[in-house]
Amino acid sequence: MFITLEGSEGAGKSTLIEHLKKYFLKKNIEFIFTKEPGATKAGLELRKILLDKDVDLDPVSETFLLLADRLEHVRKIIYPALKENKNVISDRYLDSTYAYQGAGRKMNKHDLDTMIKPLNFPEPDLTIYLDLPVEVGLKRAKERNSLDRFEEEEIGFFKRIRNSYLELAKENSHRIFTIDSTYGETEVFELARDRIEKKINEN
Ligand code: Z5A
Repeated sequence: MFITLEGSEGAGKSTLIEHLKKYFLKKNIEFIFTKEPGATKAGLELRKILLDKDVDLDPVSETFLLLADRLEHVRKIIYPALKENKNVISDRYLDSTYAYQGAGRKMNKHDLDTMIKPLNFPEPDLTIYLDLPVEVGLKRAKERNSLDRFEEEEIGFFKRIRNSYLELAKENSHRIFTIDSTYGETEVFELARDRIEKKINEN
């Protein structure tokens, strides 16, 4: 089973992952936890460029770097794991590209599709989207650490991203499950855990 986690800055994906790791370890259910960008050796190098505040990237170049990272990720980690019937949870995946590069960077959807579709990336079985008002997410991210190249963007960038995620959730209600991330950590974890377990039982 292939699960992805999505959300804007400070939405709580890393926090949720820590809870899920502990829970599934205790239950003896094997999950491979992975993330984008930067899950592979090449991906780590690409991640450094992508997050570097001193690197000015054209949105198309940024998208190509993210897709190169994803191709490495899918071919070297996700596909091999799924072939062995292992469960995979990825912190960010395809929806991030439509939200950040499509809405955030204002790239045309048709152009993005032309770049992405030929790569035949697998569709997740389930996507948990952590939804949070932009101001709350940015406050959390700022309190946590220094800002990277994306986090330094103006507020309109993040508002477009949130709206895009909400649209994606509507269009893909068969796989995207939205959680209000203003809830406490435990509540967010319990909602995600219940949805994942439901999906496991359906399969
Ligand atoms: N990117 C892209 O543009 N296009 C793409 O296709 C892909 C990625 C795949 C990767 O950043 C960047 O790449 C990302 C988009 C871009 N943009 N940025 N920046 P990253 O991997 O470094 O980080 P991130 O994915 O954006 O996640 P994050 O900023 O680290 O946030 P998070 O993992 O969702 O949040 P967190 O660290 O769990 O929580 C943030 C703080 O809030 C922390 O202090 C927690 O203790 C607190 N928290 C968490 N949950 C709660 C709740 N429920 N209540 C209260 N406080 C909470």
